[in-house]
Amino acid sequence: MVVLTEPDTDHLPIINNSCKSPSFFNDIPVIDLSKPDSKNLIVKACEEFGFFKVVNHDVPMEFISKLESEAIKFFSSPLSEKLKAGPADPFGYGNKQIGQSGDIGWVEYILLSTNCEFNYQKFASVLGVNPESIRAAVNDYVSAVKKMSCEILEKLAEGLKIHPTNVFSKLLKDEKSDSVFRLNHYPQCPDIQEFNVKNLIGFGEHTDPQIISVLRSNNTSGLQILLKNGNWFSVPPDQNSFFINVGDSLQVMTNGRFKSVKHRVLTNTLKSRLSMIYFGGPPLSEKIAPLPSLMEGEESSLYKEFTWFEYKKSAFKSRLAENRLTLFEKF
Ligand code: GA4
Repeated sequence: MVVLTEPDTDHLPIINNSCKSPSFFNDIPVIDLSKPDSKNLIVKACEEFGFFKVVNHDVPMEFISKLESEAIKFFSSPLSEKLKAGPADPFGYGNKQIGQSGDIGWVEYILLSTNCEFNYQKFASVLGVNPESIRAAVNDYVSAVKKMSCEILEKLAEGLKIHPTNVFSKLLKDEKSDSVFRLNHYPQCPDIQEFNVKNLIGFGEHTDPQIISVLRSNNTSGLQILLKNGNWFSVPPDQNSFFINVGDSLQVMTNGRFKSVKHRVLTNTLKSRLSMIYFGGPPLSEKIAPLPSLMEGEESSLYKEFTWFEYKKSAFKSRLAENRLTLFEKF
């Protein structure tokens, strides 16, 4: 007999049951990176949605599968073992608690910095997890995804007719680039119908503070984006492609021409979801301001001057769902 244990949902956010389930968003712009017109399509997608899907990328499938299997090994370990690789303060293993301001979700994760040396020995005590092989898998994956992100950002600059075309990509390539990598595991939410709990939040609605975010997930749905018309749409999963988000910093650098997209993840009642996300950020000392070449005529900046350090400091104190840019708007 299968004994059902009620999921401990007491403190977790739940979406109103009376809401109609969001429909699948089947018109997501799909960018084929091998096509010459991709630069213009990227600009269009960033303007319309702040979100798009990338196919024909050069990230080796082997890197993706290797990292996925390392992640599965890690997340399948007993909780007591995983907790030894935590807390995520800010880097390490985290469980249900997101950030430092009290947000929670039905998720466990590993958060890593891509430039400062992460202490992989944190994983050494976890059964079946070899810190060296998880380190190698993260490094291979992150290097390949960073290369693709730079290619996308260069095409973006070309599409915007900005010279030189490395204005954005040089920030990610900088050895002091403050980029982050996260592995999220959303366990299948057991028999949720049974307990009359629907649409439990895996990761609450938010925008990403960085320049660009690159997400790859297994074939489990859950990701939703908020469109300009105010409706949430589910993103059909595609394990062979990448999904790209415009982050807050890119919104500022384009003086609001691109909008960072609000997104969230709902738990899945049938399957667990595993996602890997690279957040490409600038060096801490970098000034985040609209690019002069993008300002038309008398157009003035919508934002006060600030560095990535200042923005990040303020963002990390905020609640997940907050509009973090409001504090930095001029008007
Ligand atoms: C959202 C994007 C990245 O996952 C992240 C998140 C960070 C965290 O998990 O610690 C934050 C969130 C993210 C924005 C607001 C603050 C900070 C949780 C949170 C409540 C790693 C990031 O850079 O910002």
